[in-house]
Amino acid sequence: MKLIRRTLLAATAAALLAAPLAGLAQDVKSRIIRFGYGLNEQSNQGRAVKVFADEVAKASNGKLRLRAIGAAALGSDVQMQQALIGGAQEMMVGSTATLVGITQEMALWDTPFLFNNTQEADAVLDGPVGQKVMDKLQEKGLVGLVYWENGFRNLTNNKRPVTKVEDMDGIKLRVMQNNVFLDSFKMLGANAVPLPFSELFSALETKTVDGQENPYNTILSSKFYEVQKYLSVTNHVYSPWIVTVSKKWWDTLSKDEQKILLDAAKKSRDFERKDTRAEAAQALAELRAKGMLINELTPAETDRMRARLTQVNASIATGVGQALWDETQAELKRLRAK
Ligand code: TF8
Repeated sequence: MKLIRRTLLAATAAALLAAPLAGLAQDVKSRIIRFGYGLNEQSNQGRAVKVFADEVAKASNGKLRLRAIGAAALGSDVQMQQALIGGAQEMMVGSTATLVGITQEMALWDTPFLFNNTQEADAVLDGPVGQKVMDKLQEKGLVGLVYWENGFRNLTNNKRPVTKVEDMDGIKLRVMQNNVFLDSFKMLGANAVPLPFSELFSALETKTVDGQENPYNTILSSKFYEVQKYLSVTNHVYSPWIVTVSKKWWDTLSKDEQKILLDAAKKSRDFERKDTRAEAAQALAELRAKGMLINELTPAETDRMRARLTQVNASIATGVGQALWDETQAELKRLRAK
């Protein structure tokens, strides 16, 4: 009898100890999270949203349920940002470039040729500079969790292969809804037109615009190869994506719930960057197989394009604040000296 009681007691104690580990004693309510994104389910963005959803479900014992809605079915990046600020939608992932109208500091990531490689991008985005920029969202009603990789952007169009800056002349080019992109491509001589991503495929198909620029992954997953002939490898800027939450809603969550979301977001980030890089490494060959004509720029022509494009740097520095600009440059210098 005594032995049984002791065994029972031990079992109860063990269960109590294990409970918090299993998430049972966590302060977590049943919630549905509407999570919107702009690309399709088969894209790198869609795959990472799925990983995030699974992580959140696992860590909350199924209490926090993500309703992932892709292909801009909840609206363009800009429309979803407004829905988050107003509290009509809980979460999204989208381009930092489309946030510049809300938080000027985000324009830092639009600086042409800011990063030389993905290691530099990871170090700066996940470091103090990236955090500072992300924290700026809070006063505007948004909470940033993590940066994902959209990637280095390359140019496609239907007019001609772009082998030098002058080839951009008069090309009607869709750009993101953001002044840095608008000014940058005007600087190159293109006829730049801002459009939401959700309208891009049909704008290319109907020849409303001649071209666009995005990472290889997106050119592939959004099937731009069906409506674009030339791809010029320019790598003119590195674009991050950012996972954001409605601050109105975030503030109603318990500490446990917030932690579950942040931890899952970090896991999704690590997955997303690996997955995106693996896909990007294969994408060019695939795009060529799909019939795109691909050309590279000579180092001399890349330098000329860089010289032209970096003329926007002074205005970016003014927009984001000279102190933040200097801190970023110092951080890059430090990374490059390693
Ligand atoms: C663009 C961006 C897109 C994002 C996406 C819809 O060209 O590169 O990838 O805005 O979240 O608009």
